[in-house]
Amino acid sequence: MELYIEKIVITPIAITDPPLLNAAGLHASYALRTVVEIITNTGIAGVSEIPGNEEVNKALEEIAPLLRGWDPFQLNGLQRLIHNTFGADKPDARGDAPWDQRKVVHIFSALEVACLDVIGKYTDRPVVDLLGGKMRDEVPFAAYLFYKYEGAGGRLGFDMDPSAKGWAAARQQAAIDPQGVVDQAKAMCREFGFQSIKLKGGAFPPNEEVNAMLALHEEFGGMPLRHDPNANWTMGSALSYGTKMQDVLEYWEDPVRGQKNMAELRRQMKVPFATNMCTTSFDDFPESVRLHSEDIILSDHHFWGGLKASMELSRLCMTFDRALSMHSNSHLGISLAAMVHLGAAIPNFSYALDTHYPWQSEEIIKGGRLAFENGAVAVPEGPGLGVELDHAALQSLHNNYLECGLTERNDEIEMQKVNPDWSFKPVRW
Ligand code: GKR
Ligand code: MG
Repeated sequence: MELYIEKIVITPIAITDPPLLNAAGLHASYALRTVVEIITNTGIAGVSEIPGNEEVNKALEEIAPLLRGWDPFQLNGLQRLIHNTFGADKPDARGDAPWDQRKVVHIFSALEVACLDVIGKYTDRPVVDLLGGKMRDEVPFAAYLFYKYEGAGGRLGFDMDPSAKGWAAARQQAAIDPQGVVDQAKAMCREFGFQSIKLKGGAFPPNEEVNAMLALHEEFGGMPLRHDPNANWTMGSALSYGTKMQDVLEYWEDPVRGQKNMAELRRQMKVPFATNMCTTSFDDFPESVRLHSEDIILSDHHFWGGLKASMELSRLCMTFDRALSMHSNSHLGISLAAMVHLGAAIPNFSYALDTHYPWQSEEIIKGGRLAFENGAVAVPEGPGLGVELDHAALQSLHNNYLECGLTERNDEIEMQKVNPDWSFKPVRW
């Protein structure tokens, strides 16, 4: 039977996000996401979720009418159509911020994942099978700690919800010193069972962040630890402070900026290096191989151009002796489900993946939030991604979007609301 796209619905949403600190500043009270639904002539609805940004949403609105009548199996043609419509992403479009600001990879990821969800529902197979089949039944994630100010985010902003319990209460607490970081880790690991821990750094002077890592090591013994200052340490600080903590690190993520600096520092240290900032596209690969800028690539299907491209990345990593793991930004369950299908399909995952999911409290999928068991998420059952949109919940988060007035992520502006003299510096410490 003929299968074609009848309608594409693009819904921007704003999800509650607590005041988390990073190299770019402070998280706003809401993180933006965009949800894409592809509806076929047969009534199948495929979904996807990407980071929210007005420019990307406009581009999606522009391409949606061109896809009326499109066969969702034709993903190579879809890629060509997107390139013909928007051109390729410019080499410097990634930007200096910790998140990726390219447009075309986001658009393709949004449409590809929703098409794969359609194909899975049409053929009655889970997305993991469309990626070559399961290598594991559940996918392990790491605790993702943040320095943070006290507060809940969302409508409460910097206020607290006194009725919160368990992790919901702990995630409102401040964490601006080693003890705060350790307390946060204990609460998060207790709730989700994580067995590796990452601290988002770049927020405080290097000696303070090293002390936090050593305090985590003291508390958690042999637990694998990671630190990620989003490339805002100088080469000098990275060498002297990194040396003090390298023995307790599983890997060090983007200590310095750019492939050349990463490669030079890596040669002088004895800890594996990971990146989601210096090798972030296929175009970056030749230089990564020439310089050996990192040991581990933190893939992200939203940035590498979808799930199939991430499978291709996995092959490239095996060929060129890179390990592979996954990067994350604030997200909900559609993105998590896609990450889990991909994580289950990729043969060469040797590190627990990143996820911001514990920092979010809302959900737009039927059945509510996906569960973690001993730090891992089981591959969702059912065809496609195995999740269904809850349209009432989607509408409520769309209302947040309309009310909050944000159109893109800008952590510098949020930080300036707290500290007007603060400005973003790509290399700070
Ligand atoms: O959400 O503040 C944040 C993170 O810094 C995020 O933007 C990064 O993209 O998680 C990220 C990373 O690993 O670099
Ligand atoms: Mg990172």
